[in-house]
Amino acid sequence: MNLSVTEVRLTPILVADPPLLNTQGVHQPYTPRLIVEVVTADGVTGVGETYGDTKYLELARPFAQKLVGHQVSDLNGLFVLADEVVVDSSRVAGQVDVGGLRGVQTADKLRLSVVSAFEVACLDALGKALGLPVHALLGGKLRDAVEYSAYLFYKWADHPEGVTAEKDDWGAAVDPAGIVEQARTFTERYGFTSFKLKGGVFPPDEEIAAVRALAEAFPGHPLRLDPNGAWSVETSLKVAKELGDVLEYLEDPTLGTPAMAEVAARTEVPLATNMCVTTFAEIKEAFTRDAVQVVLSDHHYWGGLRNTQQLAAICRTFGVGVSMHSNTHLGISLAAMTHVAATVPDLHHACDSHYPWQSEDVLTERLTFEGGKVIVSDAPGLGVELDRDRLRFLHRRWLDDDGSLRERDDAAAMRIAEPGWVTPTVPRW
Ligand code: GKR
Ligand code: MG
Repeated sequence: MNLSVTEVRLTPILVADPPLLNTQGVHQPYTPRLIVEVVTADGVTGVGETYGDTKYLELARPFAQKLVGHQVSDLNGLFVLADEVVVDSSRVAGQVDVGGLRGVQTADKLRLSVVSAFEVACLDALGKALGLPVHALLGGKLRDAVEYSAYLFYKWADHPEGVTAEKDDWGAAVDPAGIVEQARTFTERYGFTSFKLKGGVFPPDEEIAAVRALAEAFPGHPLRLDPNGAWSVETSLKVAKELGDVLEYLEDPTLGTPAMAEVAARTEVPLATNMCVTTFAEIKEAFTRDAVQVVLSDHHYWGGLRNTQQLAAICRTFGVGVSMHSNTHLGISLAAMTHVAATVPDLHHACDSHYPWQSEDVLTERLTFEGGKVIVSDAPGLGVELDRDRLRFLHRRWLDDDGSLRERDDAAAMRIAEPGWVTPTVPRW
């Protein structure tokens, strides 16, 4: 068996995204992703997926060159190779991360987000070569299915007039009734029983009303609210007080570990984060200050599936819960998330996934949710297959773009509808 990488293919694509609202603005009609393929000397191909903005492509290209000759089984070596990739200082100095939701951009964060796709692709290739599913390479599954939550968004019916976009069939959701209707559609289509509302869009009282309406419509179901740090400490405490009886957790109500610690000290409602604990270096302060009770891992920015397992082990040590965060992603990443989630002990919260919002994919067969769960595949590798025609089509869209959609920018997309819009840099409420 020859596990040496002989070829790496990088395919940037643009995938349709509905007009989902968040505190930064609104999703663009098309969002960039990067599809990574590694091919071994035996002709086995492994696939991975990550962010597709230019700053990631700039690192993925030299990384791909270094990977030729590397063994797909040498996963630790990927991080050694990544350290050799030079990050342009203009990409990190004073820059905030994708959507501004992971704090200040650093060279390590950028590199890890790139490595994650290559790690997944190597695991996929290794699994195929050995006839083993990825979860087996990660130590074996502890569950046969992984539960996901319905990821509810405030949403316009359509992208702004004049903007080229794919039509979706979700309709608008800009008030409590719209959010409840969206939640019902999620349950009918996918069987989800746990709900997360993306907040930070409307004044907190309106979002409190939406969560109350969900609690009435779905009594006893786990509910979360995530304003991406849009609130002050006092507003966070007010929301926690008003929704304390129905929330499973409050996600990133406010920005930064010190402010999160202050909220956590004054409420019984657990706090979750995918914003103040996004790197191993940030764990110590957050955990020793009891700032968060649940960390939402994202294998893209934590540097892959094995780092996710390491994060889970640290969380377990400190009695902190772990679950999964999601940004816009396709089926390769959903498969990867499902494999790693299957191996994590003490996974007590349904994972997040944007996947139902993505009407397009690069797979021959979409992954499905049954009863809100994705079955853990036992097929070799990730258990997914690339649809080359779809990949070509979505890549063509990327090639044809004049550059305006190649960087995800929710604030710029919002300015088309609201010309004066600027993303708030301090808590809005
Ligand atoms: O896609 O609008 C979005 C989300 O707000 C995403 O950017 C966040 O990273 O879903 C994420 C979260 O939980 O914070
Ligand atoms: Mg979040």
